[in-house]
Amino acid sequence: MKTEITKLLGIEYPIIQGGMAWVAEYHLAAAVSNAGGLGLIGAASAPAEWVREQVREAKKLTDKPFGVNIMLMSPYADEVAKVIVEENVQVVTTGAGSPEKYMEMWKNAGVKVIPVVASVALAKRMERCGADALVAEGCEAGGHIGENTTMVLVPQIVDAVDVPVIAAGGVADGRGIAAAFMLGAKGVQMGTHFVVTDECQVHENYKDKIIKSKDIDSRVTGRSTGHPVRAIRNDMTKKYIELENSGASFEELEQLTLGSLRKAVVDGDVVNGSVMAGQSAAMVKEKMSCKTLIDKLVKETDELIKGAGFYE
Ligand code: TUI
Repeated sequence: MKTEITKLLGIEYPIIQGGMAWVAEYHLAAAVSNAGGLGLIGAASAPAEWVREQVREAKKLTDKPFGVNIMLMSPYADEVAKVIVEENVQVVTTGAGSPEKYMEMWKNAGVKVIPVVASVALAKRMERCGADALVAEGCEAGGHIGENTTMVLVPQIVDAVDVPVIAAGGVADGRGIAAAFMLGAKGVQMGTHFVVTDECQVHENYKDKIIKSKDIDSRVTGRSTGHPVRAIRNDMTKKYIELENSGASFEELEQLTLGSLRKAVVDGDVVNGSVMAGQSAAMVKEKMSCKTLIDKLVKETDELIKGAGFYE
């Protein structure tokens, strides 16, 4: 499955694993890369030395390309940006902001830079300052999201830039990948389905919550604070949305979410913790290895559109 993205990154399939906070650590990233996709380590709000260690551990498990996702709201973003260069990381993706100030340093070091964007304006800005490709992430995605759906965001960004575009948000099977190609994308990024893979180290309760969730179980908290976050509904989202509707302060709301993702991922508290996942959680029915998942995705996509000119 060769596209501009596989050629740019030196990978077999244009399938990228999302750099999910607390979830995307080196076991998962290495397994995805070994299966022919691009694995990512999610730096989230972790200190730079944690990221350095993760990169070194991933290199012990794979000789294939992998990357690091930097969450730009992190207090450690500046230091993590330097670790990328120091540890010779081949690919960096960014989220929750603009990575403009790091671009020159990364480009000079030969790092491939792929900002995750949720708007046409940021996509254009990122192309101007040297992005090698872009992830266009629709609001079906889990975690911190923008306003537009994948269906409308991807074609607009494809029309607005010349660099290859990777579609994210709502993709969980070969139908989603085929659709992404038809919207003009040259690859996909998937998060939620990779959470339930054997190599993903999250608590089993987190995986079970995804497997059991249905179409109506997805919620967005934090629209009123300007930090919309998608997660699977539970006591936490219910309380949050009630507080939000009653006009609670930013501080009060922050208090409720502080450490809530860790609570779900590490402690397995899927009642009071934040179970971030995309709307595609409802389409995820089965746990499997990263290799089985990627092989299945490629087979499903081939059955729909192989030979139609979207990839070689
Ligand atoms: O970043 C993500 N998804 C994330 S980050 C994250 S960690 C977190 N945890 C709790 C609260 C908040 C974050 C969990 N999920 N996806 C990429 C993404 N980037 N989605 C939306 C954006 C975005 C939003 C606004 C990018 C840029 C932006 O504005 C920047 C500008 O300067 O215009």
